[in-house]
Amino acid sequence: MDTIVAPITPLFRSSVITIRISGNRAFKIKEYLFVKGKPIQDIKYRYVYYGEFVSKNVNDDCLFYFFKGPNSYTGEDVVEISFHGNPLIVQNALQDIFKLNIRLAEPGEFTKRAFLNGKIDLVQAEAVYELIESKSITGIHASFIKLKKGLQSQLNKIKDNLIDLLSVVEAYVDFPDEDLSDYELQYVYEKLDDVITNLQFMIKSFDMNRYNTEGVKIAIVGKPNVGKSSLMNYLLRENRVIVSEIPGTTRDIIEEEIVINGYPIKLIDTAGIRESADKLERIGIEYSKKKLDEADIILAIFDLSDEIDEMDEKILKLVKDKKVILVGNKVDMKKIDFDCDVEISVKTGEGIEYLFELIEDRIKSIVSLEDEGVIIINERQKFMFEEILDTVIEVKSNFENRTLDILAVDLHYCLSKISEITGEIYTEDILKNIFTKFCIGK
Ligand SMILES: Nc1nc2c(ncn2[C@@H]2O[C@H](COP(=O)(O)OP(=O)(O)OP(=O)(O)O)[C@@H](O)[C@H]2O)c(=O)[nH]1
Ligand SMILES: [Mg+2]
Repeated sequence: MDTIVAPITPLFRSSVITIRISGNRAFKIKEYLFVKGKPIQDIKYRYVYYGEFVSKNVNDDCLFYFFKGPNSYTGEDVVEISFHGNPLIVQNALQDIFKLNIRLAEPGEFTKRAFLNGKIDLVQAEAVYELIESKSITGIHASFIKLKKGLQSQLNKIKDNLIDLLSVVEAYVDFPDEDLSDYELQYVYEKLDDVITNLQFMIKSFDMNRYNTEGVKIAIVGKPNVGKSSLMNYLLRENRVIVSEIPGTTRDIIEEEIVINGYPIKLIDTAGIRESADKLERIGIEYSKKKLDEADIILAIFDLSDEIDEMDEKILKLVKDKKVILVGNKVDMKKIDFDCDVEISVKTGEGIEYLFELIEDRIKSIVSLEDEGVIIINERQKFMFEEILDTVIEVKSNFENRTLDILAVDLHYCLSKISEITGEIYTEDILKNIFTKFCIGK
């Protein structure tokens, strides 16, 4: 395999920029490294040295350390060198390093090698990416657990059950005239149910993944002019959205990200919902209804300075079975009593603190893990788990009337999918999909 090099810190002016070299030619870099003016010879692995990097184009102080494979991130010989943080120094150093027959690493190539050299499995490699991309502390925590433990214990539970099932089925394949005894059938069904429960549990954890990467979606809905955009601006602490006394001001969907209590939130302002509207506004209203369906939490706004009319009633019906907070706005001009969760005035700020508390509570109830030890799966993994689940459900429903050799094939298929999840079986395409998302140097 080629020896590769890349900066592992961002390449812009900063206090230091570090590069990593990995592969069997990595130690060739000794040619450019000096300690106390002398070429370095015997180097202790995993010791930090202060010295100089001297090549054709560069002369700089640096810190460096060597790892002897397989005891390194990639499993190969690795050297890391920290230069003064000027990108020009590092770009020139790289040019000289290329002359040692060392090439620039592709995105994710270090982690890919760690996978190929058996340092981590595919689930852990993906966890490295998720850890860096995570937008919340819960997400970081969850990715870190996955990086440390992988999915092995969960997958082994499923795998063991599938293997048990397969052994029962295969024992009968050679005796097609014999039927499974009641006892064996019972055993098979129990195992299948176990597998189904485990799979469903894993698949459910995927939603958490969305909260951690995309954020919890909060949509602000209501009639025109009730103060949706005003509230949006208030929560964003800036005048992001146009506010006016003219009903129908907002016609497009406006989405902004904020962080509440460490959780990433996608805040969505929508067009006021009403019936008599021109074509453009009607399109906006359709969007609003769609956003209402996609939202994890809905803030339904009502105007306390006005009548509750038919349209309000309709909106109440639309949000009835959803995670909704009913907000009465304009309490500073309150004319009516309306049974809502919180009364606020965006104008005076009254009640907004309590609204924040309610929002925080709802977020917590959505994102908190039922079980702290749950490992959250990503989209690729979810897709595979779903395929396994579908197959297992089919196996169960067909158990009595399907021939045993077909069931054996199905069970083998499930086992092979599990191996794909961890990367025991992989194709170049799978690896490409995973690692091209990484940044250079990871
Ligand atoms: N008195 C008072 N006026 C408010 C309050 N909140 C908003 N308003 C006013 O109500 C009007 C409508 O506010 P918007 O935020 O544009 O309402 P909207 O719900 O986004 O309206 P559309 O975009 O048309 O659907 C503006 O004139 C605001 O200044 C409040 O708490 N008290
Ligand atoms: Mg608006």
